[in-house]
Amino acid sequence: MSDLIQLLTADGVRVEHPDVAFSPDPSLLDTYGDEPGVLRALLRDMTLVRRFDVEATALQRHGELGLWPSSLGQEAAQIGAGRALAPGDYVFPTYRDHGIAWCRRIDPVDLLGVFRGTDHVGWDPEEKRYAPVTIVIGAHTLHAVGYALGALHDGAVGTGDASRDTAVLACFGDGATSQGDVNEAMVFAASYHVPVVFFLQNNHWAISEPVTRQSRIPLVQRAAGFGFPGYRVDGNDVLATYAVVQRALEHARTGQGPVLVEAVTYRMGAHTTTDDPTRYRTDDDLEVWRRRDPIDRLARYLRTTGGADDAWFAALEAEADELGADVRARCHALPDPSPLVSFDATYAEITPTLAAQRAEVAALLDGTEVAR
Ligand SMILES: Cc1ncc(C[n+]2csc(CCOP(=O)(O)OP(=O)(O)O)c2C)c(N)n1
Repeated sequence: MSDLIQLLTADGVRVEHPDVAFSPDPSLLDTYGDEPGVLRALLRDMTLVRRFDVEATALQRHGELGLWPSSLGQEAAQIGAGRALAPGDYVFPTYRDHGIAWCRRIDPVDLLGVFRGTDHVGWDPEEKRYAPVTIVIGAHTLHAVGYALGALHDGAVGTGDASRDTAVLACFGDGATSQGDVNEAMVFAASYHVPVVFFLQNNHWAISEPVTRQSRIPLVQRAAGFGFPGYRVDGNDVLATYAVVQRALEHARTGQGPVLVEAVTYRMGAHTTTDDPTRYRTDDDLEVWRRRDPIDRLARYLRTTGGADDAWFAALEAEADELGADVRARCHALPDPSPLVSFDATYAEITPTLAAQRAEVAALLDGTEVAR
């Protein structure tokens, strides 16, 4: 299916789709009371993640981070997908998926350590069901398929027991679809019918390469070539993305095999803070996408339908300011790791040679031995 699925227009108007409806999980309705409550929660997520991202970009500019990959503009795709996950699902993310990490309840400051050079991961992947971010493009889609194959062999797919059944979300960008790894992952996933959702955020650029140069056809059509279903969704529409990813995860969890979801969105910022996008894209292009902003459209919908009033928006703004200040302060306070971490966090079991080397480094650090 290459038609774009949309449930909320860029003007903030709800529209119907013949096959897909926004139907929040009962757990979300329990937590947030009713549908407007769920929509406010989605808008809050997107707003806070954007504030975090803007703050992280500023921190890099102040020399506090080595690099930052901004998620500006991709909040609906990421919050829609992240909120559709069940607690037991497992995510294999890229370096840009800050919104999905937020939905996995990862402390945003923990995302900064990797880019500050103080941490390799920052969270317990098993506890959060969120793997370390992968910077090697597409490599983790193979890890995702391997994990999903493991879930299949463990009998954690299609049992009907919601607390046991597992789906895996493999995240990547349009550029990654040009990598061999991603294509191998898709062949393997199709062959072994594994419970993986390939979540492709088509943000139109692989650094300076436009998606139009990477593919002659809409990327979603590749799913048919591998032999599994594909959905193309408006990735700036959080309702549609939630609904489509929810359906795809359910498909995978219930043992019906892999699905590709192409979320059509736009990277509003630079590729990373080392990039200058004015070298390869026009202001006109940016303006078209600015008018499709994912946060503005849901805010407009909630305002016009009475789902949120001025006081609610003011409180959210204050909460975002507070988050920004907190992230700033805690980033500055991130501790420098001990060199011994390289020994303690790399190996499951340390060999006698490594133990001796560790002892030598420890003695150097506490001054009981002088470097030769
Ligand atoms: C295997 C590999 N090749 C090249 C790179 C350099 N590189 C970093 S990001 C990037 C573009 C990725 O584009 P896309 O998959 O669309 O993701 P986006 O950055 O747009 O989210 C490239 C080529 C890399 N990190 N890994």
